[in-house]
Amino acid sequence: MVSTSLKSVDLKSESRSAINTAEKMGSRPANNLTSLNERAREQRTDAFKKLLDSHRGESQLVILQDFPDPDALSSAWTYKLIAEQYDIQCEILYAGTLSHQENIALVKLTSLPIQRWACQSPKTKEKDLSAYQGCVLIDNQGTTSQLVPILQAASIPITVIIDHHSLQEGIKAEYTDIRPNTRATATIMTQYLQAGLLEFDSSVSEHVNCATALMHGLRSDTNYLRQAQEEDFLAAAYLSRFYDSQLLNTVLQSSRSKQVMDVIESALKNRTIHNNFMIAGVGFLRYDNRDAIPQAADFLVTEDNVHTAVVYGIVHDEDEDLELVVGSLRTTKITLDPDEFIKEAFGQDTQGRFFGGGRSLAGGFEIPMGFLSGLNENSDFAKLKWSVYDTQIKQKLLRLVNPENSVIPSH
Ligand SMILES: [Mn+2]
Repeated sequence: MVSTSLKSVDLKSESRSAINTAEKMGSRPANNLTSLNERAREQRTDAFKKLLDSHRGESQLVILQDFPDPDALSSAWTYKLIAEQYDIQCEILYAGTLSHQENIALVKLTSLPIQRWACQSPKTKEKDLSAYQGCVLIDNQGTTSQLVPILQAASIPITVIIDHHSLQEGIKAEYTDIRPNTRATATIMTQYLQAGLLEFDSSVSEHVNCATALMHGLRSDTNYLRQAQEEDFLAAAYLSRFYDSQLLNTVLQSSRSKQVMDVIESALKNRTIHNNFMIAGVGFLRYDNRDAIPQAADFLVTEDNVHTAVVYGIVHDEDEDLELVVGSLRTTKITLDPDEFIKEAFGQDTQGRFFGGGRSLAGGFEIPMGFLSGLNENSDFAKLKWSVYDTQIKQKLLRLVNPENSVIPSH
């Protein structure tokens, strides 16, 4: 039994020291770049194996963002399967909704093992959290899940973070693998499979289904491979040995609901374009239809002459009587950093938490409406409220997009 104490793996400094060593030895760095990456990858794999080994016998909670996407779902499942090799039992949790019909189809068709723990439900409150020795954040860094503060209050340590969003401050884990330049967490998880953490077997249906989910996750975070890089293609090539292409087709063929179509319709009607930047407010939405916002942004960014689209609406969560402005950004402009852009546009709340963030080519934000939440049966009030938020969001965005002309004129 190996007993190790592990620090977080800082790959940047590992690579740096490897570069220094290479330089001292007088070798040409360009020639060493590949072996350098390989060495860094080996070190990372070893560290990950040691970490899993030192947590044998544990029960862990794998936490996804409140509205999990295919990349998060498939990556969490892969972590669970890898962890089982080390006698670690995982439960994969999310607090919000699975609202995109493609995600619902993915979960149903592959029997993807996830559970919803709604924060306000008595069931969640009664859970005995002492049964879990650690939690794991996959495809997020804790800033997009309502469950993380609850787990932190219960003093459950964060054992692992694996993500590709820009580095968010504030959360530390025993093992951290954050790669903002990688397009999909599914690519990172596939690399761990290839490194030997778990050997997929095409006669095991769970492995075939998980490989199919990873292929879907990888494709959807790379805009169907259109923005994929070498490492994504290599990961996809590996998955192609195991995945079920017919199953993936069935997942992708799930059609859009009428509600999503309606949201896209209002996004189209309300859109305005400033310097190739499209902005569209869609008004009030039910919580279950929240995922229509990123779908509308995906659609809007395809218009000729547009490189970036932001779609937002007011989402009402009837269960918890909460109201939020929810927005999504999609861009095809590689020089635009969605994380930086959203943080700059909307800033932070009173506790210093940013209202949103992002990864390469996509971002999102959520602004709680606090005191102004609810009572929308008064339609004059609802209209007024929408108009205030709509104007303010436009002003905040235009300040960055079109600095000379950022104040919306009153009519
Ligand atoms: Mn992702």
